[in-house]
Amino acid sequence: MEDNEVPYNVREIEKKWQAEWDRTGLFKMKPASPAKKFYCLMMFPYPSGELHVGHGRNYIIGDVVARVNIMNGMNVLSPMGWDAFGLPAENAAIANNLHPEVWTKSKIARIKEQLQAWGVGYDWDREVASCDATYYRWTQWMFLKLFENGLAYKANALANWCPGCKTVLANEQVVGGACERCDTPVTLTELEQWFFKITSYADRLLDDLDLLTGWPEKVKTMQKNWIGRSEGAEINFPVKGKDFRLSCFTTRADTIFGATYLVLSADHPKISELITDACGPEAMKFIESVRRTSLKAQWETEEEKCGVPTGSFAINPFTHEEIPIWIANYVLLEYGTGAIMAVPSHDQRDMDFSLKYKLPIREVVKGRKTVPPGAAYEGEGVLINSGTFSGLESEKGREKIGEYLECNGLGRRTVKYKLRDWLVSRQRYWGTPIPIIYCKKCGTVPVPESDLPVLLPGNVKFQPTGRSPLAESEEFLNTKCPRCSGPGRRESDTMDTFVDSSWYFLRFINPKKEDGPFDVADVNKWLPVDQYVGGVEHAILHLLYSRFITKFLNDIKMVNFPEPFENLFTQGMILKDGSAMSKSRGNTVSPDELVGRYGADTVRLYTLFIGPPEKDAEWSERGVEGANRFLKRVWRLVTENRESLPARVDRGSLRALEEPERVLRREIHAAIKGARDDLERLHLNTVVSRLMELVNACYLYVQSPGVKVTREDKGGAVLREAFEALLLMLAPFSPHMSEELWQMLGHKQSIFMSAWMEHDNGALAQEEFTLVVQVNGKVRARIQLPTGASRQEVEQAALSHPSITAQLKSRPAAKFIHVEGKLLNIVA
Ligand code: ANZ
Ligand code: ZN
Repeated sequence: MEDNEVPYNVREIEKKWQAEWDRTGLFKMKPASPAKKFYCLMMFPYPSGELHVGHGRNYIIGDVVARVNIMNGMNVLSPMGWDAFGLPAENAAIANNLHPEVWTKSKIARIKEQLQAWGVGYDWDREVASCDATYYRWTQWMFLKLFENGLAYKANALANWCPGCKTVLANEQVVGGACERCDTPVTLTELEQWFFKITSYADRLLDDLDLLTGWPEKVKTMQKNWIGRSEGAEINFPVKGKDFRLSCFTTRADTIFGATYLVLSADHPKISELITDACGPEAMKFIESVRRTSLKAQWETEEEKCGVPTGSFAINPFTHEEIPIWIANYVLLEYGTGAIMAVPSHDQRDMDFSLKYKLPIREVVKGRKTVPPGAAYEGEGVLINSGTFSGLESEKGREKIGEYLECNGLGRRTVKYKLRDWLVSRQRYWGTPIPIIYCKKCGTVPVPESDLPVLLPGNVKFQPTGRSPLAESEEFLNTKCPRCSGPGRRESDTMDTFVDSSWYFLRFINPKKEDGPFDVADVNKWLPVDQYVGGVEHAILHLLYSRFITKFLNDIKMVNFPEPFENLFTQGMILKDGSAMSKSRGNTVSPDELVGRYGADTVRLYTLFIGPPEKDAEWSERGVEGANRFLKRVWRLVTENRESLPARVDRGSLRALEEPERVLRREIHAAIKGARDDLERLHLNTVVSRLMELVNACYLYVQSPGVKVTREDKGGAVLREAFEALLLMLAPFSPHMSEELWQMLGHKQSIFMSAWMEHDNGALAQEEFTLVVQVNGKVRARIQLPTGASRQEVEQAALSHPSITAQLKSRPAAKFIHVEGKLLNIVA
């Protein structure tokens, strides 16, 4: 038999089939096809460097989904493009004196090569790059539509500022509170910037999470927390000796009697009016130090709580006590009203702060549990020390105090969100120019749609000067006002790259359309995306922004669906030496060398076998070798036996089989059935395990004594069935080898033109038998059991059957009489 083995020439085979898929257009979406559509989408990459095997997971999983659906006869759309604007390109330009476009285009070419070498198939006719004017023209159009609908506005906002580089920094450029380039501590500066009003969609973005039954719960939870809807109240505290009140947002109005001081954010607008002469110097020093920590650090790190008194006092409108007003770093200006009523006994942050600065603590909620000293009781309970509200359950108390506030003009019930409006301005060059013109006479004027695109100028100085690079180009800036034709100046900020990626999945439908961003009817036919695959690092922003833009387009009747992605799969990370693979850590593994040495089929198979795809997994070279050994086993098995197989199998002839053939058939059909279920839930690693078991079963079969594999014998027919099933299931995982072997088995058409086999229940059922269960000789039950079930399994199955349990209630089983494969008599 060994003589028949054909050498496994990986490189040749992989090249051959990649060219063949290209030639036949396997991955082309067929616009006129009557078949059901399937939109398979993988998050498009940011072309900042080469791909490592960790990135591969995303594309390989997506490719399996696409290929399986092609095999199922669906009209599959699986496109790819480039999230091509952004900071790394611009930094490379500054560092190497290379134009960002040149840098970006070279990275795109490189990544495309890598994807192709992996055998990942796309409809490349639909490729888009967000940095092309043919694309960003429509990103600008989105901006104009939002502006027209009152959803894009300009306002002052804080930005990270590096005093060393004299430039605004994106959050990603702030590392540990310092500038990533020059290590100078970053401060905050105020700039006029553009925002999208995503907050007016907050409730819908929250409520519609319920529609997303095909999303992982954890992603929905992350979105929910990010939106952060809180029901509460604003309570107005009069300030002693002043004619204004301080409004505080609280979710626990029931604790108002325990509010023993107020705390304001360092940037609260009333601060200067509240700081007394005595407290002035220290307070100013404190405010300065808070400002020096960047925006990001304030939001993300659990900093030590510090504060200073303002010297002013407020009146608690319920207790009428004078309570001190403090400034502290744990109150954020961006949330609620930027001022809180501190209730140390029921809020841990306030408790920590009170203990540190010796501020009064008063208990007003009695819980069912007692808490240790120094801990706040944050739960619900019964109100105490709360005047006429004492004795109420805290929830009831919240309601009553809310009503009281509103009736007496002391405040109101309200809802707050953590979600902020989307700051889209970037003081950067390599991005989509914001299509706005400023005119002395007409003010802020949107560029007319017919004047789009506002082209990004090619020759601009990149060296940081403290202003947007576009503000340095007089040629770009100076223009005519579209309204009065007088002199106008263009907006010099560019858009956040998340704007580019918030609608790319729509552009893939009509990537070359010139008179609109997409065709409405086509998009309504192809969307929502049937399966979206991507990294969990995008679980919040990218997905939220895409959902927002989709809802907006839905409102302006450009799309007829409320959500863009029906099913979402977030793959886990590939780790090396215990941490996520990343260029900055220097622990990446390049696919190029591995694909060169073992072939794409091996790298793909290992990537899919490494573990449950939604979980993180450690990369191991030994695992790659294992996958390669397995594929070589498949290769040898099929090539050695292929000439002894009949050209075709008739299932009908495989019904009444003897022992070794029957066992192999059972293995075949159990594998098909199991793999299909696994695939539906994207349990791809277990599909691979089943294929491995099937290959073992095939070897066991051909090596059994007495087995005859010939064209005429049933052995040949069963083995052919086994090979075909195996290759069909292996095809999405290791497509090149599967195609080659499929062809060797005599098939003229691509394996992807054939559907997975249906499992044969007959083949599975043969392996079951009916056990008759008697109690004291009387038949009480019939149970289906797998052939070969052990004595213990048989007894257990009988004892857990309801009619048997009923029989044995009053008289326990004393003895079992077992006739294997037929009968169990229980003597009670
Ligand atoms: C009094 C109080 C008593 C509070 C109590 C809690 C427990 P969520 O659920 O996240 O919305 N808070 C309000 N604005 C804040 C800001 N700008 N920065 C920091 N903290 C702020 O939390 C709302 C609660 O967080 C509010 O309710 C307020 O503290 C605090 F026993 O007010 B609470
Ligand atoms: Zn004008």
